[in-house]
Amino acid sequence: MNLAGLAIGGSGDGAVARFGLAAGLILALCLVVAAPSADATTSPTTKLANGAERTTYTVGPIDVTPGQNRIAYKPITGSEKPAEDGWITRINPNMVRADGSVPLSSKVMFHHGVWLNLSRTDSTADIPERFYATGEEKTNLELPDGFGYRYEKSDIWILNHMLHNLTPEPMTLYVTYTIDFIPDSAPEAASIEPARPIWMDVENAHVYPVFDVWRDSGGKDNKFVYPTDAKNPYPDGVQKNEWTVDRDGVLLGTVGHVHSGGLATDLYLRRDGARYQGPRCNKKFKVKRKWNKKRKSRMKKKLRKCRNKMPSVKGNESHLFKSTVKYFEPRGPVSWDMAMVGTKPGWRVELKKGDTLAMTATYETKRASWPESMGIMIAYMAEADAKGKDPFSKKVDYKGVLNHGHYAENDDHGGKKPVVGPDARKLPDGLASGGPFEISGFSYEAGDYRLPGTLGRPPVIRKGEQFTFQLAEGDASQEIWHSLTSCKAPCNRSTGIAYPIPDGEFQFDSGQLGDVTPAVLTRTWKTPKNLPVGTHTYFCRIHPLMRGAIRVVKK
Ligand SMILES: [Cu+2]
Repeated sequence: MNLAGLAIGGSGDGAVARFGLAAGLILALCLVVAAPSADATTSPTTKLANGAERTTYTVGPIDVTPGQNRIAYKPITGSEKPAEDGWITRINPNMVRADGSVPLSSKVMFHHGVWLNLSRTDSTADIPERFYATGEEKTNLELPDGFGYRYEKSDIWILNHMLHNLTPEPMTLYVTYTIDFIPDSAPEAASIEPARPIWMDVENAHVYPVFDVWRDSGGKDNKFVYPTDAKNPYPDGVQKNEWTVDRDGVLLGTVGHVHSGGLATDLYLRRDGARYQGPRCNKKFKVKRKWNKKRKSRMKKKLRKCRNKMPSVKGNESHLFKSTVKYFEPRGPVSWDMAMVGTKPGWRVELKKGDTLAMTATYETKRASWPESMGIMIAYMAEADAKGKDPFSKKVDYKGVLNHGHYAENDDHGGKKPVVGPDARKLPDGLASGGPFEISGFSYEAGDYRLPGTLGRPPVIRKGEQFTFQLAEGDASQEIWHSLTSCKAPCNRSTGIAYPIPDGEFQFDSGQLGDVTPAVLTRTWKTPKNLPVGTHTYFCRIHPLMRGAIRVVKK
């Protein structure tokens, strides 16, 4: 998921943004009522054994413009959500074409979808309640038996979506979500306990909660942990990765979200005055030298068994869960062909008012840089009639369960033949100019592989000089943003979800050039002054079909 972004408005102006959004939404609803969409559909409902009804709702159509990678909002109207009050126990997302087929992730990505309930306030930020989110990895939410997210048919919902079109072709797509729903009219509804979403995010409440991970940053283990390994991650002093628990309760489960390159998210709990209260295994099961082999091994076994039940406590902080990433991607942690590991259904952790929940996100830093990364954990919490383990006396960070299997739409990894361009290192010099070059119509003005003649060859500057690239007015006005991101030469193989990646020998990344969030809000970018002598190949992270090269020669 880029589950994420979700937040509307910065941390300071959340309330204002919310009311502004609500006003706009009412207008939008009126429009929708006036002209109902002919395409709005729901699937036939299936009755499940536990009293729940399984229905797939379709939100759309959503017109996806060429090359778009923007955050947009769409009201979820009457026929796109349940018609009566009840409880949601499971949500399963997707993005489809009109005929129901799922497009390849190498063409369009469901970068994120965040379901917001405007009728309630979020638990961890002063914005509408974020009760479900998904990103490209299409994580399912499944609450443990007996718990549900309360749904009132009067609730006003809106979908924050970011559909990332990797191609210059327009598309018409739909977001779908399948929910298990126990209506109040079902007898089972009486025994459901309410669960509330707890949104944890290393950049919580940010309009676009991302951070950059650079190759070779972080520890010697080739891992970068955010915010721990970051320099000044929170300049305004707000520890965005933490939340102070506002009432007693029980955590019911959690699952993380990272981008390509991500390895895990971790959830911790701090409690004032708390300390390790678990078993003292080393004291209890001491192995003595004088014992014979058999006795030693028996005791070692007991020691191991005891240790496996020790909570992971350091000082007054307990580790609650590690949401790891399973990559189906054959090349490893370099694409969206992955699934997250969430907590098992029986996981329960006691929370006390005043506790601090904190989270971190871990990325690999050996293969490549990972610009615009995320670290999010969605948790659910119950308040009444649920018992949780005290994480200072009992181990809770057991291994979890894989959220889902491999998706067929991710089976286009790229990086194969045929090549889509020349090996720019072998080309003669192009223009003797550092620009400025205009990026327009999905093309870099000079050095773009697809341009003919001199323009298709790498333009040349002398060491110490800089190239300037700027996003043309036309692309900017259509919110078509591009980047120049270094990739390992020759960077000319077929495009897929795992190729190219930001793995250039000399690392640079322009960010998404553009003047509307989530672009970097600048249309002009200059190459680093210390760009070494040689030919540097690069690609566009938003439209990986776009490739180019620049060349630096000695003074
Ligand atoms: Cu682009």
